[in-house]
Parts: sequence; C-alpha cells; structure tokens
Amino acid sequence: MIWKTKSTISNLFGLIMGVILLSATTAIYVTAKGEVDNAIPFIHQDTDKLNNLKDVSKSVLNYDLKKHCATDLAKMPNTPTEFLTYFNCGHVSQFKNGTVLREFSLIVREDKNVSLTMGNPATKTKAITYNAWTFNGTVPGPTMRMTEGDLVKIKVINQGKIPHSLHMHSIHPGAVDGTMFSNASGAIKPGESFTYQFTAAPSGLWPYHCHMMPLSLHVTKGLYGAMIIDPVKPKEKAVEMIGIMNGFDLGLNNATELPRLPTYEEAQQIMSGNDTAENALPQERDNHIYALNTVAFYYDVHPIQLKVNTPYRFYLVNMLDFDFANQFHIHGNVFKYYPSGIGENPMMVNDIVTLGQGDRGILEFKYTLPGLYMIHSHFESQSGRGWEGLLSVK
Ligand SMILES: [Cu+2]
Repeated sequence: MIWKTKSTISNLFGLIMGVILLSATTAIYVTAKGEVDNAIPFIHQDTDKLNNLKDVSKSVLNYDLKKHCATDLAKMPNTPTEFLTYFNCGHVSQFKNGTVLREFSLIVREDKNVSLTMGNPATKTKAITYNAWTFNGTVPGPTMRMTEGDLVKIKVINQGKIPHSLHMHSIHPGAVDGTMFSNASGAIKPGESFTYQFTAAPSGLWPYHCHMMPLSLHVTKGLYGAMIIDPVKPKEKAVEMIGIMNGFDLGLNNATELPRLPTYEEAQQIMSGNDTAENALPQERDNHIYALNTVAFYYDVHPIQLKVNTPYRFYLVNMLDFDFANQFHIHGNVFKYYPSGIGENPMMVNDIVTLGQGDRGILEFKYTLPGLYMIHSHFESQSGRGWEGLLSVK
C-alpha cells in the first residue's frame, strides 16, 4: 500500500514535470553547433564482391518491406518518436549462391550534444544537454536489422580521440568479438576503421555497444544500440517499435534524494567537470536522468500513438548502467514476453518485466479499450527521474 501511494505520487510528479518541460523543439540529436546532423552516411558497399553478386531477389526485398526498413539510409531519427520505428537494414545485396549480404557503417564521434530533457521556452526552462559519444550521431545508435543467415559486415570508423570498438551480442567468431582479448576488433585507433563480419544468428534481439575499458564509461557516454536478427520464417504481422531504456550520469556530487530531474542550473554546475578522458571517472557513478530512448518524460508530452485491436510488437532493451535493474511496466494491459526475443513461445504473460544490465526481450500486446495508459519503471527512483511515458490508444 505504501509502495502504491509512493508510486502514484511519483507518477503524478512525473506527469507534471513532463508538462512543465513541454518543448517548442523536437530535435533531440543535435551536433555541437546545434544543428541536426543528417549528413552521416550509414552504408558502405564492398565493391570487391560486386562481381559475385546477382540482383536482390523479390522475396528478400518484400521481407525487408514487411520489417519496416528505412528506405532513405542517410536519414537518421531526429526524435524519440522517430526512433521508435526506425529500423535500418543496411545496404543489401545478394551473392549468386543466394546468401544475402548486409553492409552497415557506424561512425564513432565524441562530440555530440544530446538533449536529455525538453526545456520550455515559456517558462525559460532550458533543456539539459549532455556531451555524448555516438554511433552515427545519435543516442542510442541506429537499430540494425537483418535476417538469420545473412552475411553481415559492419564497418566501424573511429573519428574520436581515443580507441573504441564494437561488441555485438549474438553468435560470431572470436576475432570480431570486439574486446581487449580479440586483437584488432577490440580497439580501433582514432582515424582508423575495422569491419566486423559474421553470419547473423540466432534470431532474436541483441544489444551492441563499445567494449573499450572502462566499459561503463564508454557505454554510459552513449555508445550502444540494438540489433534485430529476424527469423527466416516471418513472425505474425504486427506494428513494431523499439524502446531502449537508458540513463545518464551527470556526475552529481550531492545527488538529490527526491526522485526528480536535476534543474538546468544543477546540471550545468555538475557537468563542468572533464569526463572525456578515460581516467576522469568520478568516484561514484549513478544515474540522475532516466529515459526510454534518451529524453526524460518525452512520451508524457508526446504519447506513443496506438490503435485499438491492433497487434504490437515492442522490442525492449535495457542499456542502463550502474543500476542493477530496470523495469518496463504497462498500464491497462498485459503482454506476452519473449526473453532475448528468442523462440516462438512466450516465457510469461505479465504487465511488468524486470531486466538486468544488457538484458532485453520482445513484448507483444493488443489494446481493446481506448484511453491514455502509462508505461514506466516501477522503481520510483527511475520513473521520477524521467523513465515514464504514455500510450495513447484510439
Ligand atoms: Cu568506446
């Protein structure tokens, strides 16, 4: 009962905060200069292999269409709403033996100012921005999508000042594991690149992230994203979305005890420290802002639009660092849950799932009753600091 009361207060507080933070601008992924960076190329093509390629078959193209693959590969999602349905299936080609080749490029930068709150010009509340490290300019990085059995090449180009790497969960050779024990793939020097090559398997939902040490620094700074390996046999038709639960450590020395966002002034004071060097880790690390897809309370102000009697498939990833656990709780409904997105039979039917660091799964649900429904972490410390939103079902 006590928990329920606290949670309700938290939710109300969050809703009020979300409305207060109503923003005039929706661009969240901005460059240091303030403009949206759409100029980053996402694809690369291995021209050496062109002679062995044939036209991509219709069945492959049709499946990509069903998977809602982005058609303009250079266009990046600019808001958490756009991020929900942004799936990048890479540059696709096909070998004469039928194997599908998917090529991706990820550019690492250490200079992106990402908005973590929305700000409100009416109340002169400025958005809190964070100097992030990014794959292709956004936090999280692009959601890469492929089919089990595809040959995948991910070229990682390091445009930062320190070494970075890419570690994909899923099955792959040790040589492309992307850690300090896997030679060239484990540390790409500034100005250099490395191409990670593997055959996509097994089908499921997999996080990817930089694996340089200290790991928590490279992850919390923003170098992570999701990779969906689809089964050869398509899943049942559903509207699909992706949500990555994340958080940001602002280096607060005297963290507020209340589950609320830091003010802009607090954040400015806090982030004056140098957090760009590997040895600059603060003594204690904690998250002061939590979110689904980076921006605190974003979906309170911009509810996720759903339709009644429509099946939804929600890819959920927990990329939160420092906290042992994170949660996804849905109101007014239940979901089928598939851990890691693997298998055809759900593990459970529930309205809440608790995930450890790096864990993820697929949620499938359908609303029959219209209305506004909350989604949030059931931990008050997380929902009160930004991880909550609304589903608007019509
Ligand atoms: Cu890194």
